[in-house]
Amino acid sequence: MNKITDIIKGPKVIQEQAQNLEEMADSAKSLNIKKIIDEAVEKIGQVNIIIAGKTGVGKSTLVNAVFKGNLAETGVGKPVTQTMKEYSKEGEPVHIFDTKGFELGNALTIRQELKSEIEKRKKLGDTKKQIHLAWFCISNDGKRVEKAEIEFINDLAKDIPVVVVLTKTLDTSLDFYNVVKEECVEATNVIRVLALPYETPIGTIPAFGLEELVEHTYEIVPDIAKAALAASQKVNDTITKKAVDKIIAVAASSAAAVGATPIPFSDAVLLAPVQIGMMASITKVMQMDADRAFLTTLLSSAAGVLGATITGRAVVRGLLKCIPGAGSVIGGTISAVTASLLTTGMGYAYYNAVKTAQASAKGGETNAQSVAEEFKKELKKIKF
Ligand SMILES: Nc1nc2c(ncn2[C@@H]2O[C@H](COP(=O)(O)OP(=O)(O)OP(=O)(O)O)[C@@H](O)[C@H]2O)c(=O)[nH]1
Ligand SMILES: [Mg+2]
Repeated sequence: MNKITDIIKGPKVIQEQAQNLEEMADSAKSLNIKKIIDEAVEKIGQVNIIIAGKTGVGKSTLVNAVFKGNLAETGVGKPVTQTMKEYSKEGEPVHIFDTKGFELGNALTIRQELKSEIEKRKKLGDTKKQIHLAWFCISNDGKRVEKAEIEFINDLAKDIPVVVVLTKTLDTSLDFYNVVKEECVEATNVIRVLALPYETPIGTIPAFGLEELVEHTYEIVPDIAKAALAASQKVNDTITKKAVDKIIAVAASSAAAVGATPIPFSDAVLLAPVQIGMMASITKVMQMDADRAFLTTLLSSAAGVLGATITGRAVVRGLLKCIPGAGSVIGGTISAVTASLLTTGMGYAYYNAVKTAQASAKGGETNAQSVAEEFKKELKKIKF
């Protein structure tokens, strides 16, 4: 990388290439951004989670504490079976399947209904529609688990991964946890949580365990649903980062593939959709509306820096043309590496920009202008 940068910095060819900068930025702007954004958002997919457990154990509280958009309260549930309702919200890639009536001694009915629903969805072949996993909630305050619950958990785990969530954990004792862990052999894990802080006469017990729950869920959920989980949860920055890493890696290899096909000059424009799509996906995973206005603001304000990166790439090609014997093979290879590095650099510059802008918004609305300012700063830090 250093060597390439050194070569680019030297000759006058930069100035010649820089004249093309505006022209290139203009063609990048005229791309169908709306279509690119829609495709990027579509690729995030959907994650479908069953929440089961007795009344009052804290299922709705847990869902609202983990996911954006107060799903459990505001969403009007759509009946799926007699005992299960589906909660979702426009623009949120998570669907919650809340089961009811567990304590009426009808665990078996629920189980049968779930089994046929899971199978029906598997047959559809559409991975987006499948139930990806279940959270089974047991109160760690009541410290009681029934045989029917244990059987339900171990049996459901034959069809989908089941995580046992011990809700309302107010003490540090591990006795009950150990009992549940020993009994629920088929569960992928047993995780202790307190979804909301708990007030006691002598002070407040802070909420905990949600990060661990989401981390574990991210590990066991199928690959196809990972980005959707990262995009819809609000408690774990590490999995957001993991999902962003993946988006950037995929974009970088797509960019490399475009870069590897030598199309004279105008191929700079071919790179742009990959990068815009990458930014739209990152925007979505980082929980902002990836709409056209937002990305257009970003792209036009960063156009100068963006143009410079594109020019950098053109410079490499132009330079190689001047070297006798450096034919299209070497030219293509170096372009692929450059394209990949540029995309990776842009991806992380954008991720850092959004993080900084979100931090300074302190939970309020993050506006495009402040992200754009940070993005420009981040891009300038990179030595392409
Ligand atoms: N402080 C605190 N209260 C909680 C927590 N989890 C649940 N609660 C309280 O327990 C009560 C029941 O919680 P819900 O989330 O409604 O329980 P649920 O499992 O959805 O109940 P159903 O919908 O009736 O099946 C509510 O008053 C919650 O505020 C928690 O982590 N901390
Ligand atoms: Mg509820």
